[in-house]
Amino acid sequence: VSRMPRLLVTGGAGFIGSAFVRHAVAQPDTHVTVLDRLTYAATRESLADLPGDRVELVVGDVADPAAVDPLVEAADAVVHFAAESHNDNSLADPSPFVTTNLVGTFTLLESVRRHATRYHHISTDEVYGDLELDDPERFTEHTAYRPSSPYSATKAGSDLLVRAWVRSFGVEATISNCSNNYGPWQHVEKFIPRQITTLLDGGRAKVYGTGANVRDWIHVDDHSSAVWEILQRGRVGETYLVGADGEQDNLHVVRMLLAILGRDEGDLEMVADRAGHDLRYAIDPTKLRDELGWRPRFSDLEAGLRDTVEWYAAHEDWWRPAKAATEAAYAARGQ
Ligand code: NAD
Ligand code: TDX
Repeated sequence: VSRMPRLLVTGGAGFIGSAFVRHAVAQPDTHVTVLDRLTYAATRESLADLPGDRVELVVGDVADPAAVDPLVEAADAVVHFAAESHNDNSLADPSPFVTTNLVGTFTLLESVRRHATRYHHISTDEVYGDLELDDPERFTEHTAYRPSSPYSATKAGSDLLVRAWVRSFGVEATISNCSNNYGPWQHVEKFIPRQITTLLDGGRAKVYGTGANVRDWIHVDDHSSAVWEILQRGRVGETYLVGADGEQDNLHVVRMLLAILGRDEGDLEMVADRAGHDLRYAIDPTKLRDELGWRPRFSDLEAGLRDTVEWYAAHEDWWRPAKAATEAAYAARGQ
């Protein structure tokens, strides 16, 4: 039985937040209130099948104390997923990243401080900057912060606010920094859904730069199970890194998708690189495994990609409305 029956999940209508809501509602006696502003990235459909007496959606902004405070007061714990999440958007216009990621986190922290509410903060491995391709070290809880993009700088700043609120005000918080997620309901602007939907439309995959950049892929349901364990059994004040030993370079991922979709291995084009493009991310998840006994369930990236391709093929009604505008924005930047 959950130790925290009433959860407030911010950003619970987004890609990862909605996966976590499904995971939480599958546990006995858990009630979830989602606070989500329903930006372009939200997907109401991802919550549609969940029982109405267990999940409630409140439309509002995490940077608005009047929206946040009564919901925090009514909750046993807060899990904060809401964010502007896409690096390329943060290069085009950093402004909403500062408001949502920094002011939003500040607003929640002030509220959990007021009500002495348990808080879990969702963050990313991008706060650590990037690694060389041949660096034998991976990111750990002790790696220094060195963010590269406006997105990762605002995530880094929000993590540091959490740490300060723990130390200065005794807020009962934990932080998790996860690697790149893939799976159902991910917006078509992101790498894997963009390639899958472009290939389904008969187009060629679009690879930034040389395709040598490495990301450490984890299935979104494994991220959810890790967050659940940290919420239940994590030590307050601690940071946990979440990863599933899934390092692959982008070109390799594109080639796997081409093979799964029965396309020629040359059906790709190199497009303009991302400014400041991080070379490699890699997570050492030892602390999470040893301390909390967490293990990923999806260790085979190719099998996970196969399922994800099938899911996008079956959910064209959901992604189609966002596809043309997303591609138009990329095309305008030569990507
Ligand atoms: P997403 O963009 O798919 O979803 C974000 C959700 O937050 C959307 O539903 C959106 O409507 C909501 N939101 C945005 N601004 C808001 C505001 N001001 N008030 C209330 N709601 C707002 O993002 P995602 O990929 O699901 O990422 C979720 C979290 O996980 C983020 O904090 C992100 O930094 C972190 N993260 C993501 C990844 C990844 O690979 N996608 C990896 C590690 C960490
Ligand atoms: O069309 C593309 N072609 C391409 O080569 C796109 C959209 C991306 N890329 C590259 C850039 C990256 O090297 O693929 C890699 C993954 O790109 P994104 O999906 O944009 O993810 P990334 O920038 O790595 O950030 C993601 O993981 C960490 C999430 O979007 C963040 O929210 C999370 O913090």
